[in-house]
Amino acid sequence: MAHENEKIWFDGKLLPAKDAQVSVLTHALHYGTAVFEGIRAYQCPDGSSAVFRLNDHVKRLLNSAKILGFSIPHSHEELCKAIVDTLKANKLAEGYIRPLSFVGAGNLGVWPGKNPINTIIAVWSWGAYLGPEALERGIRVRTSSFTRSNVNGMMSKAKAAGNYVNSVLAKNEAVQDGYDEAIMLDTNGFVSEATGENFFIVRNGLIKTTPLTSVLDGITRDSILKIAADMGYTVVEQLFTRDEVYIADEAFFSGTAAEVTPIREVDNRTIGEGKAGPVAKALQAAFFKAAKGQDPRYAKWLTHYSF
Ligand code: PPE
Repeated sequence: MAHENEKIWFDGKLLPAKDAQVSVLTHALHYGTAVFEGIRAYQCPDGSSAVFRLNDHVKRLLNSAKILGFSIPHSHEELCKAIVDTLKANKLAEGYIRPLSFVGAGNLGVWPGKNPINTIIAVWSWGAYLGPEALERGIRVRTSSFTRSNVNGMMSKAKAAGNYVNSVLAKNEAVQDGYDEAIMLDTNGFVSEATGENFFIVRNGLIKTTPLTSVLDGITRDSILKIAADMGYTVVEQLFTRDEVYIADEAFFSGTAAEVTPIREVDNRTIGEGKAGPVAKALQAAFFKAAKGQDPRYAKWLTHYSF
């Protein structure tokens, strides 16, 4: 989390975190009318830092607002610059970036009316999302009893705050039952995604991930699809069922926070050899190389900065 003495970008100004305040009557607090991004910056071996796929994240933020029916009063270029400025102001060489645009105070009641749209950008250090051992050893997950939201109910292409009530229900249930994360099924019973990650399986040499229908169009997912294809793997976007997961050779999650996290167990069934599988490990290593500026093929994904 951002600490009190850190700087938060708030509607165009860098403020001390303690001064970045909003009203308790903020519309988004009552109705979940906010859109956000999760972005990572990595320290590169050459001493510089790089934001991973900044343009794609900012584009998705603007699109999330479009889906919700509001418009963020800042341009793509302004938001990209603001993110880099916030990293520099906090002297953060590596960490997590959270832009959030939300319907502010004004009218209460469901209709957002002409309430202002506020935007903040916070940054902080964030290590491995699912614990320090997760990236190495793999994690234990369960299928959630909560269904991923209907595609005509919540808009899964919007990274909208309100969508995450569904994720919080599933995550709490998984953690209370002693698992690290939950896999959610769509309304037809096919595998969808996790509470904050896209999902992949590897079976008989084929890498499969769920199509975009009910899931967030993950930027790490897209990176993995490209990296895997460049490594010569066959990758398909195809619906699959939970029993296919049980008999997969490997399974893993992708996400900005989770990076590439191998899965060693699903619903108390061992996946493959019960440890991080070779394909997941190879993709994880290639992903980190790309994100840390060690693979020139993916240099276009990086926005370098230093302070
Ligand atoms: N699905 C969901 C539901 C999701 O929230 C994320 C990101 C993804 C897939 C992966 O998308 P991408 O980051 O573009 O590869 N989840 C973010 C929030 C995590 C949180 O706890 O907050 C993230 O990884 O930053």
